[in-house]
Amino acid sequence: MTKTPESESSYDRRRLDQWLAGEARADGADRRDLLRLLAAAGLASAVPLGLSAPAVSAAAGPGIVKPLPPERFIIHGTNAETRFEALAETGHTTPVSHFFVRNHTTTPRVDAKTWRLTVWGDGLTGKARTFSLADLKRLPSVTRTAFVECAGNGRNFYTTQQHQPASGTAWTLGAIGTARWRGARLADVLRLAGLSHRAVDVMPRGLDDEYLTSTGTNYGRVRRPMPVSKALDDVLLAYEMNGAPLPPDHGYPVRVLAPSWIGISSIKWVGDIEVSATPLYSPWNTDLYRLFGEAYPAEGSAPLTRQTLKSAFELPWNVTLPAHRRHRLTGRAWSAAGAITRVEVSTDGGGTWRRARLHDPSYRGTWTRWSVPWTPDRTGPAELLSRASDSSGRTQPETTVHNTQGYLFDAVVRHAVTVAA
Ligand SMILES: Nc1nc2c(c(=O)[nH]1)N[C@H]1C(S)=C(S)[C@@H](COP(=O)(O)O)O[C@H]1N2
Ligand SMILES: [Mo]
Repeated sequence: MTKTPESESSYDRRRLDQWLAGEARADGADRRDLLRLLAAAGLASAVPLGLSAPAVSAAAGPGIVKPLPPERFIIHGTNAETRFEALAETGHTTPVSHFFVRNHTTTPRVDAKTWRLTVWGDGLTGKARTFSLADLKRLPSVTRTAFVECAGNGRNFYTTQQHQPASGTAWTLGAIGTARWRGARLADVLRLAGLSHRAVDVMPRGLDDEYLTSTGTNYGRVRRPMPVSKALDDVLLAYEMNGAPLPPDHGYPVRVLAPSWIGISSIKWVGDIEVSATPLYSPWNTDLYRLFGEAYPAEGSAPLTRQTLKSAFELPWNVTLPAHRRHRLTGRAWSAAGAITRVEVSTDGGGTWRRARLHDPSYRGTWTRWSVPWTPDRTGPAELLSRASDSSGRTQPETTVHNTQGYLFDAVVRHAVTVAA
């Protein structure tokens, strides 16, 4: 991020004022505008707007294409959380077979041959431009290891540790995965499309189905604006994950990858990107992905940007461990603000702490594996705690200030185990 916190919040303030004054584009209108614009440019037939179809019709599953064996995944509605203990059998990067899936609806099947990315809007100097997959692959490619983590990762601990319920998917800590992404720079594509100096916002939109809330409101296609500063900084249009084409569930053929930002910024199955000279709004930066609650202003916090700091044990919940044996406790720690500098572990519920060994060189926006030996001598229930610190000077706190939608949980998690004779 190149902006200071002050400029980001005043920028956001201005966007919010425009929104409240009705100056922003209303929900739903943008799609009509797009169609009109594309028709004018003679492009309508090239844009697969109506293309998404449910991936799974017969099976009443979560609408995810890849296998979701119960030893690796916990199903939450249309989403699949990775069991953290299953990561123990993986390396630094998370194979597709273990990578969590967060879908608002179902995985669409997109044909890469007819797929086009349309870049359009009044933040361009000229007409809309379309790009095929081959066009993107002809651009210089960037390979980058980064996690994608849902803003709601850890949400369940607001309830279980802090007794403060929060709405949304009850993720424990497995709504994260780290992969090696390869793709074109969004900055290059925007410049080729004729980015105007007046552009302020960039809004990628997915080709998956429109999202209906539980109360029946149609939020339209999944989309969320980001400031041009982020779009030009380090965002990729990724077409490879861990050295292979993106799998269907993770955005085939192309997804946005916004390193260190909350998962919703990394739009999968991207079909078009609006570039705007005025701030853009979607439900994903107004109702959703802001902090609401007692500690926050009535209109909510600024839209969330970066992820936070966390750590987790690669152990099943309530696992039984034999006493008087040396165990190697392993886990991972990650931060969106800097490198992981230290992980401390407590095996006595937070009374005493020891430093864990770190196993990976650490970078902002990736995770680091860690380990610590433990020989329990007392039988019965125990709580294992891990506490990470990063190079920005932060350490995981004991509690996280509550917000109604349970985003950005970063407190130390008390991992329950049982020591048996
Ligand atoms: N088009 C589209 N993009 C999307 C989503 C979605 O439902 N549709 N979910 C978002 C959310 S909330 C998260 S956390 C990440 C999850 O990425 P993954 O499923 O590849 O793990 O994708 C984001 N991109
Ligand atoms: Mo998410």
